[in-house]
Amino acid sequence: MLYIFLLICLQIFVVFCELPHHKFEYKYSFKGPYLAQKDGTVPFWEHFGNAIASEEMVRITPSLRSKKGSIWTKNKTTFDWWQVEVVFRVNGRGRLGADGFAFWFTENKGVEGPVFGSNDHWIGLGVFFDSFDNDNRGNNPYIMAMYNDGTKAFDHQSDGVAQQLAGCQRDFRNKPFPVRAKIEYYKNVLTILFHNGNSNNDEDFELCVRAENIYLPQHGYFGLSAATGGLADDHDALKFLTYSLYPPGTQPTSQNIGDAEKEKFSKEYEEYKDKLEKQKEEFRKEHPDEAKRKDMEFNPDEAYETSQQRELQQIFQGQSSIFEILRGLHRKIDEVIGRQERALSMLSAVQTGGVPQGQGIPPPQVAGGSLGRHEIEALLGGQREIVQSARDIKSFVTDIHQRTGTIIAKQSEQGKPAGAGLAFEANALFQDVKESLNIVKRDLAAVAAKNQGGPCPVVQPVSCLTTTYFFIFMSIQIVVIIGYITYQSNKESQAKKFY
Ligand code: MAN
Ligand code: CA
Ligand code: CA
Repeated sequence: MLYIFLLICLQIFVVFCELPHHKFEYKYSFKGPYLAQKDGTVPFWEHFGNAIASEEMVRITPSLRSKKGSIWTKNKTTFDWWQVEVVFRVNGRGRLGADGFAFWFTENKGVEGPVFGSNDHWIGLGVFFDSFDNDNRGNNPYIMAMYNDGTKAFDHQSDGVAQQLAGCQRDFRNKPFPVRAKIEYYKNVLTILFHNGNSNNDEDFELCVRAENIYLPQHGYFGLSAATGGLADDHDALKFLTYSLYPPGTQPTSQNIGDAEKEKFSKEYEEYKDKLEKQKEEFRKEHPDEAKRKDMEFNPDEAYETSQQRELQQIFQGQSSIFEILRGLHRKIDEVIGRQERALSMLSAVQTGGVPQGQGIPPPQVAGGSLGRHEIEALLGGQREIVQSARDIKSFVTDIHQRTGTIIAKQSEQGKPAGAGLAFEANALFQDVKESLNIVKRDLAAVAAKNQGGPCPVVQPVSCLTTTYFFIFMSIQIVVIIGYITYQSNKESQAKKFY
């Protein structure tokens, strides 16, 4: 029992020890975003025919009839063993599509031809994702691997059924997620794993081909090609990820690559950066408007006002309208005082027996006959107190007016909230408003009490400012101030939290 257990452990150990080292080969890979450059080229690759590269993918053929396209690495590989993961989509509107998609690893770069868009008589490996059932056996879509030493012509009419190393029937058209193929060539064993795109799960690969004693060119070009015929599909390659494989212990150490290549890469990087900056500068000069628009796209914060600026703007507008209302109020109080003074002088005239001439105001109507001296004096005293209260209100409003002006000036100078100082000032103002309102209330109550109990002369009615109007205005002012104080304290507590 123990013996069997040890044997299994030993086997697991051997398998894990045998796992190759993977090194990503960026010069034999592509993937989005920014897959293609502005001029439509893919770094380290070249594409032909109807292939079009965009930021996200290479469309090897569009879903139009009789199209052929391909994309090939610019350079031959420099490593012996490799693994490639191709992520792609084959989509078409019909129940059937055509013709298919091919992965290549060949001695020479391919050219346009009859085998899924590439040339026949290739030397090396072709893996075909054949969508269309040309031999009518009802076995497509089909995935197959075919080796060619340059002597064989692919039999399109029979879907190459007799020429394959191995294959499997799998549907890869119109899948919810991109389909994937992992093609590995390691120690002369070819393995093809397939992911059917029904999920986005990395673990869902299944074995399609395993063929031993395969002898591919030691170094070659990677390529993808596709073709449409009487029927058509979009053939889109989203990723092509290449890893070189090294048996344990033979992988290049990072130090070996490091010093030599590091300097080269950083030099290349600096050169690219300089070139990019120069091109940007030239673009700005040639298209200033376009450059501005692009800058705005990249830095939207600079293009629009910040929320703090917006709030300040709103406060400033609020303060300005308060200022305007106060100005109006000021004017009306002046009018009231003027009228009261005229009324007083008329009353004095009545008292002394004459009516001032040329005033245009009719003499007061006195109800219930002539007034006694003491009554007139009480009335006059009441009127004087009203005038005094109105003066107090006026000076108080002037005070508010001045303080509001100071707040606005401070905000527009600093362009930011005045902070704790301003909050304190607003609070003091609020207290002042309260006190003054109490005084005014008291004064008005006293006047009302005095005026009670005796007949009042009917003075020409004054319609401009009423006590209600005044209180409404004051309430608005208080609400605004309370709102502002709350806003300030919120701001301060947020700032504290931040630090
Ligand atoms: C036509 C021909 C074939 C092709 C099919 C599907 O029948 O062009 O070669 O395979 O359409 O596109
Ligand atoms: Ca076919
Ligand atoms: Ca077939």
